[in-house]
Amino acid sequence: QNHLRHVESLSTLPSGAGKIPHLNAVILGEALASEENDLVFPSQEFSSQALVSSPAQYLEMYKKSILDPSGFWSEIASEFYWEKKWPQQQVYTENLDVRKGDIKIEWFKGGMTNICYNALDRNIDAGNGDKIAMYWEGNELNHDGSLTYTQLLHKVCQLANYLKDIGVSKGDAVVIYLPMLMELPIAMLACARIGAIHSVVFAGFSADSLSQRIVDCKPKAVITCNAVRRGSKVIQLKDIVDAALIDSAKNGFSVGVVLNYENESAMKRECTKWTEGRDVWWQDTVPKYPTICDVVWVDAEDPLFLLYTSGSTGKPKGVLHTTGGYMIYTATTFKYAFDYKSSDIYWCTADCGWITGHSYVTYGPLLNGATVVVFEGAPNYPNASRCWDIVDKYKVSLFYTAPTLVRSLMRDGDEAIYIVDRSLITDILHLQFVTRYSRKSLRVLGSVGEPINPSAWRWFFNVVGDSRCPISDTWWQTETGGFMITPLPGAWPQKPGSATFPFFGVLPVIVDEKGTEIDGECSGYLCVKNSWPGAFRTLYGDHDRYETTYFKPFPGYYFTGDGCSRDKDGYHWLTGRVDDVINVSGHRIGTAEVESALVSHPQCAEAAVVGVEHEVKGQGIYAFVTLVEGVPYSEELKKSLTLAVRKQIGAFAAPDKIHWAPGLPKTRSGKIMRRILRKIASRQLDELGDTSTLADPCVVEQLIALSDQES
Ligand code: 6R9
Repeated sequence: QNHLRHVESLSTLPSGAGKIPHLNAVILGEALASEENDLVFPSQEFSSQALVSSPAQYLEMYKKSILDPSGFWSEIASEFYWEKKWPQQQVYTENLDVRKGDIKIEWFKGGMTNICYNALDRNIDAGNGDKIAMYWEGNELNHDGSLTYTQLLHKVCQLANYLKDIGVSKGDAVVIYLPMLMELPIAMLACARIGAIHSVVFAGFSADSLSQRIVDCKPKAVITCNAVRRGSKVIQLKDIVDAALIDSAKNGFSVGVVLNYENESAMKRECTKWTEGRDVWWQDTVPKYPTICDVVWVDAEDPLFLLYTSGSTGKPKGVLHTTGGYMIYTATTFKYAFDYKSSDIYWCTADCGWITGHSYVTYGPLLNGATVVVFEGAPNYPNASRCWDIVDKYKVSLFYTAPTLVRSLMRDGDEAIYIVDRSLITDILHLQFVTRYSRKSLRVLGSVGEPINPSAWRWFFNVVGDSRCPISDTWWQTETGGFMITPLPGAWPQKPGSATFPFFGVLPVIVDEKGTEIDGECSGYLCVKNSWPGAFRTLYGDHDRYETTYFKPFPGYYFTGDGCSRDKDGYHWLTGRVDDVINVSGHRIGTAEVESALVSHPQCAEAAVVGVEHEVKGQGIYAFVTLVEGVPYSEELKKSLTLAVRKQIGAFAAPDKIHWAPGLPKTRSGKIMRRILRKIASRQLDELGDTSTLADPCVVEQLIALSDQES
């Protein structure tokens, strides 16, 4: 019972705003959310149709999920197809306490299933074969397509048969390096169908990063396409793969097959560089295979995929998710956090190269039999109204995106240009980016990737959703597989900027530096006390690092790396990373990775990277760079340092600012004092704090003087 205290406060929340005179509250659809409103209530109309319609209903379900996890999750898992059921007496095994031995998390072990079967065949068998599984919207306007569940299954089976034919079997890795074509989720599902482990690498990563991942997971094949158009740019992906494979061969691993999708609208095949014997055109080969492919049944604990993510050291971590628990968890979180109904049209703007695209473009929605919009392009191309054009075109009802996009569209304005012809006063040409679109189909909005600042929340709520749609601000991580702290849109009032309460089965705790749980209104480190089905099971090939990074900092808990505070009503407010990871436009970037890319430049002696507040991206990358003795500062050199980062990681990790540093502030033991660098980067010069422990306090003055000169 003690475990439940952090949600209990929900029961004291009133169920209707009208009844509480001391609160400044609004009800969905009735007024704009303003700075004075600290609570936004679901309307009666919304709640009455919602899957979870009141705090009381949530509390009852939540209590059950915590007090009887086996019963709670077994009941849900039974709605899916299992070739063989898991042993009833042992639904899960967990040890999250390093003091008690190896960390171990297993759910439904011994049960045999297949996630592709559950996402496709099961929905088709239920009569949804002709339902649209995916709408595809290309980069260019009017370039689109769609697949029904049956058509999608056929495409997945053809690819699965091809993969089998080239020798990919259960447990083999396949690297997927594709943009947001339908072929990306198709490739993921095809791997899953035959028990192969997919490892999607975001197609914005450089050849060096791709090679590093290839060498780590040693795939049987790489699936890519020749080129992609993003906005007005063409990016030749196959060239990047070629370079990565030359590099990986040097590091002792050669890939036998590269399957290339010809993305004709971006590049003709005649222009594509080709390696005979290794490269294969998708369109020439895959469609020749049968559209039926037997499922390979796998144990619930067999790996489903690897996804590399940034940590506090230079080497990316291969987060490993297994099949059964991940399946149940992504399906259930999707259903409840978006209050999913079978008539919904769902669009998530994330790329499948990140976890959001795994759990909430591909698996979660398809497991629910949903219709998903897959968008290839850039959300502000050809202009800032593209998203709302897509919303109206497909009648999107659930729209899930990142705060960085909300902020950038907010900056472009909802009412961008008014051209007033003064001779005809009444003739006003409105070119409003948002408001000229209907958006009537929207029902629930979602946010992910970083904390959403209240002003962006309000703009999203008031302007995009016409103050009619609740916002699910979903807090979770690559490691967690699915939502951990999230609103259930019909159940309780929202507070702009708060991810609210834990999802079923999740026990978040806030601990102090000593690892002691703190209660009531408090701030500290966010940990989780129990396992949940979607949790990652290890870091690929490095269980030690898994334990050290996540379970040793606060013994007995999974440590998230995030700071969090809880307010008097029990709402959770995520405050950002507390480790050396920065969050740029919702992308996790390890400062160490950027530093190591900078230092690889022959003229760079040392580098220290910190995150700095950025109006649109949330955080920007600010790099302090010390040059090799005698090398003069120049703009050219800044460019070439930036290029080194683009080359080693990818364009998205390029520093926003390079600050020349004759020296870096270090302690006497040689540790860089990032706290001071953060203050200098954000120009909070009167908050530098105690600099007396520095080996050479003059360094700080030099740094400030240099930044003054530059600005
Ligand atoms: C899903 C995803 C995880 C980190 C996480 C946290 C931040 C994600 C958030 C959020 C506040 C939210 N984060 N969602 N912070 N509110 N709703 O983004 O996974 O790429 O692994 O990043 O992102 O800092 O620790 P991932």
